[in-house]
Amino acid sequence: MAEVGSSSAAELLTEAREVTDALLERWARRLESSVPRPDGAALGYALRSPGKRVRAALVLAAYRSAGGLAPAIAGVAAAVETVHAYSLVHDDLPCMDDDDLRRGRPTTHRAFGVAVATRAGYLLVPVAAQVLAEAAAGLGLGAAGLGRLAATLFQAGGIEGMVGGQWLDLEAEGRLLDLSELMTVHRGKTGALIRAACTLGGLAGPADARTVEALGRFGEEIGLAFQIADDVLDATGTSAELGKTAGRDEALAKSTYVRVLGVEGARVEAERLAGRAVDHLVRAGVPSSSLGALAEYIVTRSS
Ligand code: GRG
Repeated sequence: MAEVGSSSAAELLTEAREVTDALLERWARRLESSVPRPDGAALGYALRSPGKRVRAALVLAAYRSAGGLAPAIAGVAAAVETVHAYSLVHDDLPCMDDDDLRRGRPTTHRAFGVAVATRAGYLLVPVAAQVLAEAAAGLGLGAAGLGRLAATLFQAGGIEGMVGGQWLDLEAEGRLLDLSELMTVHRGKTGALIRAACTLGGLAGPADARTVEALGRFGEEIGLAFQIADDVLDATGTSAELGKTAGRDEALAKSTYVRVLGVEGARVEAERLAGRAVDHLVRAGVPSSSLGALAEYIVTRSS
C-alpha cells in the first residue's frame, strides 16, 4: 500500500497543532458564549491548553497510512485531544495527582477552583462526542461509521481503558507494583487512548480489517512506550522543560518503570517497544514511515 505523503515527526506535530488548535478554538468560543461564567471560561481555558498534540499527530499519520486523504480527519484528531484534555483537568485535581502546573500554566482547578474544574472535566465528555460526530459527518462516514469511531474512542476513554487505568493507578499509590501490574495500569491510563488514536485513523480511512488491526497493535506498543518515556521524563526532566511539576511520581510514591527498571532500563524498554510497534505495520504491509517517525519521537522526546 502506498503511503499518502510521508512526513517527519516535526512536520506532523506542527500540522496536528495547527489543525487541532483551530478546531478546539472554535469549540472554546462556542462554549464560552453558551455556558455561563465561570464554567464557560474554564471550558475555554482547558480546550486552549497548549499540548504537544501527539495523539492528534498519530490520528493524522494513521489515517494517511490507511490511504486517507480528507482534511476532515482533523476533527477526529480534535475529538481525541478533547478526551485527553478533560482527562488532564481531572488528573490534576487534589483528589487525584494534586498538581498546580500543566502545559506551563496553572492547572484548571488552580485557575478556577476545584468545583468548576471538576464540572469542566465532565462537561467536556459530551463535547468530545460532538466534535467526533461533526468530524464523521465531514468525512461522509454515515451512522455506522460514526458508531465505530465512537465505540472505539469512548471504550478507550472508559473503565476498560483510561478511567480504569487511572483508577488502578490511584489505588496502587504507595504500593510497589510488579512489571505486569504496571503494564496493566499504563496500558489503560495512557495506552488505551493512544491505541485508539491509531485505530481511529484506520477506521476513518479506506482501510481493510488487517490494516486497522495492525494500526491498533502499533498503537498498543507505542502507547506503553509513551508512558515509559513519560516516567523517564518525570524522573530526569525539570518542571520548566516539562511544563508540569517534575518528580511527581516520586513525591506520590508511584510505581513507575523507572522505579522497577531504572532510568536506563526504562529507556531501553521504550525503544524496544517502539521497534516492535513498527514491526506490526511492516508485517501487515502498512506504510510505516510517518508512524515510525512518531514512534521514534515518542521515545526520544525531551518534554
Ligand atoms: C473526566 C471521565 C473523566 C475521566 C478522567 C483522570 C483520568 C480519568 C484519567 C487520567 C489519565 C492520564 C492523565 C494519563 C496520563 C497521560 C499522560 C502521560 C499525559 C501526558 O501526555 P502528553 O505528554 O501531554 O502528551 P501534552 O500536555 O503534551 O498533551
